[in-house]
Amino acid sequence: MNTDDKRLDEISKYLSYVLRHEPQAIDLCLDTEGWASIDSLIAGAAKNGRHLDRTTIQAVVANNDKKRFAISDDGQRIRAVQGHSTTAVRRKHAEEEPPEVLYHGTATRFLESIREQGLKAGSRHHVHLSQDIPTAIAVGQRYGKSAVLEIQARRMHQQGFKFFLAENGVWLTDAVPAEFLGTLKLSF
Ligand code: HQG
Repeated sequence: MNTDDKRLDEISKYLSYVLRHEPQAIDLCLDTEGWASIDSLIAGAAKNGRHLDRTTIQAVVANNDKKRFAISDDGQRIRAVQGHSTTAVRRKHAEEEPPEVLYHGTATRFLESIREQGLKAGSRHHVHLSQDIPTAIAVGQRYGKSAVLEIQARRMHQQGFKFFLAENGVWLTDAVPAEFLGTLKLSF
């Protein structure tokens, strides 16, 4: 990563922090769909000693590898597309029929508990699922040695469980009972 990419990556992490988890840290107001005023974001960050400007924010949004953020059509507001834990936000994601299987990347040390309890959303609003295995491997690696679980998504859907597709391609569901966890693909 060059210096510029590193800087944008660091700002992306900061935006995730305030737009997904702790808007109150900079007195930022998010609506239930997650939108915040860009001017207020810049002002709030400045009060906390962090300089942000519109050009940099636009660069972070445009270059973000996972398209984590979106800017409103009028250019005045920004939001995180998914991954929230703040109770200020309650996004209405598009409900979709999932593919036959989806994948969840986790760390091997969580497997025993997941086998017992199924997948839980934890502090976030949903369990996050990927359509492909490489993405799931990368997600799991954030917490240690990665393991990938195969989710019988279509079967869950047929039994009435709801699935949502975020604008950036991340699949979301409220929880995955253990009976829908298929073959474990271990140790990447
Ligand atoms: C685990 C990133 C024990 C779960 C990623 C995960 C994703 C359990 C951790 C997005 C469990 C929660 C979300 C149970 C679930 N017992 N552990 N019953 N049920 N877990 O970060 O899915 O880069 O809240 O497997 O790419 O890892 O930030 O969820 O390991 O899309 O944009 O509990 O965050 O996106 O961790 O990641 P997280 P996640 P960004």
